[in-house]
Amino acid sequence: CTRKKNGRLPVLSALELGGVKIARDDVVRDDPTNNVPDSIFSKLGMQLHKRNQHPIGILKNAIYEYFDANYSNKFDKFDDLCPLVSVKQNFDDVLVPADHISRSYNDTYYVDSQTVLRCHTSAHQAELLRDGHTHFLVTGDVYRRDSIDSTHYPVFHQVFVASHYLQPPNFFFLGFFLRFWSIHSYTLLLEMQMEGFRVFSPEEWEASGLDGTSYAAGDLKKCLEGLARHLFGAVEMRWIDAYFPFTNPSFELEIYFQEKWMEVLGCGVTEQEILRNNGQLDSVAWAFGLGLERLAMVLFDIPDIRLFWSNDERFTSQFTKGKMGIKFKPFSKFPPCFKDMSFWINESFTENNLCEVVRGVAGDLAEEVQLIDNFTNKKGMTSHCYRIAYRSMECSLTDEEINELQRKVREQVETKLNVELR
Ligand code: FA5
Ligand code: MG
Repeated sequence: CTRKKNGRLPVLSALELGGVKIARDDVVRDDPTNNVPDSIFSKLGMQLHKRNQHPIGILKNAIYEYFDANYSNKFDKFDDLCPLVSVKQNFDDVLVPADHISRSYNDTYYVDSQTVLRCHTSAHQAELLRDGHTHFLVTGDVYRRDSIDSTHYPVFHQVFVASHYLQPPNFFFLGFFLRFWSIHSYTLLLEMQMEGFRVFSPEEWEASGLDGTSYAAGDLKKCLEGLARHLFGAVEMRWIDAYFPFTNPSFELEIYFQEKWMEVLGCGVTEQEILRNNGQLDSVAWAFGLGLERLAMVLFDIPDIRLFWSNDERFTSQFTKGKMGIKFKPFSKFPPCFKDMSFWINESFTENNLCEVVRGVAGDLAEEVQLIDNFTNKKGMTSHCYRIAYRSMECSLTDEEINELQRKVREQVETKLNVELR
């Protein structure tokens, strides 16, 4: 990526990747392999996670603090890796199957057929392993074509964390050293730590009688429950069994918020194939990927994910560097306005495409897009009715403004999605 002197990615008018320059205008319009709209393009380089006064940056720093305070071995920290990655990094390297839905143009922003805006910070796992890192945090902006509501946004921030240990046989070997050659082995252990191996109580592992995978899964949960306590004190949460191509077993953590269970992170024990492919033999590892916005919403009482992008001083001035206890005071809640639209869908219709059209017209004024009716007639034609909620977080919208937005949405839904309005 092209970078400005201060190390930040500028708001780009052009991107450069591997020597190829992509100008903003080409990006959106002419390249059929490119589906990055202007609204997303303009978010590149904003790096909310590097702003110490912003809830996303404050939370990232609190997570760093937890790892610094609780682990004697150092976690390497990366928060400046380029969000433009290859299809290989984003998918192949973490074993995402060739036909997995997340690879589709419907779910992911492609800059060209081989380059995407990363859809998770796991995209950097393999290269960091190959570079010899065994404990690390990767924080960054990630991009997804997704639905529109208070907990989904097409750009958000993830922290990916991975921790690797030696398999038990090596541990036993180290334990042997420790017992009989204590001085020498102590130095050996310190050196191992410097190299990044987490040398923690092999006896504990041995005594548990667990295999590497079960041990790592237990350690992972301990780490995450500790992190939750560090951030929240007390909060209602639960573990859900999950599936990810890159971990087994896999879990998701949910937190109770605004009268619903909200998923905040995915995690699991890293597939051995990833470790083997990237030079980590005889080790076992866990990893997790956490959504910073969702956790920040709970921690700071922020009711809507769009607020993180607000430049309104009434939002930005409420947060202070290093302060986690702050509760956001809504400066006022303007009334939402609901508009319904019905149309006959075709085979290529998807909800993500509809949301992209709505975002393109209304931007952050679109609060929610919800399917409220769905039926198929005798001829086999299927009709969908969507309710769009428009609401500004900063002012009251007039009827004329909303009608104009809805008129444009209807027009573009018809022309871009090729559906028949009813
Ligand atoms: C992943 O992205 C996995 N890479 C996480 C992982 C890493 C699993 C390592 C195992 C090992 P998922 O798609 O569930 O998983 O996203 C992780 C988190 O990102 C979610 O729990 C949620 O907090 C957040 N998230 C996902 N989509 C959005 C969105 N549109 N807006 C805001 N946050 C989102
Ligand atoms: Mg998930």
